[in-house]
Amino acid sequence: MLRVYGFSKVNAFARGNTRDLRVLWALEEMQLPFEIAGMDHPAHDLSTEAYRQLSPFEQIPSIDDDGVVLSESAAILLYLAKKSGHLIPADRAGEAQVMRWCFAAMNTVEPPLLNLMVLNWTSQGSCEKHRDFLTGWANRVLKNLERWLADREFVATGSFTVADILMAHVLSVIKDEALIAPYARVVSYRDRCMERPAWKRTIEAYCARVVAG
Ligand SMILES: N[C@@H](CCC(=O)N[C@@H](CS)C(=O)NCC(=O)O)C(=O)O
Repeated sequence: MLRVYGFSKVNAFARGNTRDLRVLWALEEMQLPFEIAGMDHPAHDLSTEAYRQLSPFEQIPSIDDDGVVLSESAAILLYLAKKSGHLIPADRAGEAQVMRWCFAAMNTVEPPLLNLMVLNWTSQGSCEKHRDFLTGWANRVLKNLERWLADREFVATGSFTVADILMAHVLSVIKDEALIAPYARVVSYRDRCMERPAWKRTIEAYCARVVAG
């Protein structure tokens, strides 16, 4: 049985935004059976030798699929898509586009957004120079994504794929709507993805199960 390691308890700020949601959303879309191993972050469940065997950086998510052990949300989603034949095209060219946009979500779009979020958590004083730099970086990425989405419903192919789960989830960390509002196509793309019934079921089940602490 596929076992997904996700949070059972996590700090209140992170609850509802954690990356195990990407895996849970994909599994809900694919309708694959799985069990959850709930991990208590404040109790240091991730910082054990046993868990490091699954996830070398002591992070969520990871999976153990009858001995296939993976961490890294993008790697897990690509594995599940290939395994199930869902949310990825069967042809090599289509698959390559999905891989390209999974990497773009993780390596190009997530870094400035995540850095801005971390600055907001940790900054003391104005940090204006740092904030201006990160805001400029985020805007450059969002502007180019806006251009890419001009005639596209989904980011990698004509249909919803695992790349959209990653990209929409990355965009959903933007809590400052003023940052994303100028990019109307990015906003409607994010909303189109997050309005999917599978996402709604996923976040509802997560909120019922995962405790803040
Ligand atoms: N690149 C990893 C990042 C995973 C990650 O940052 N996970 C966070 C939760 S969303 C985590 O486990 N943080 C706990 C910690 O680092 O102590 C992925 O995409 O899976």
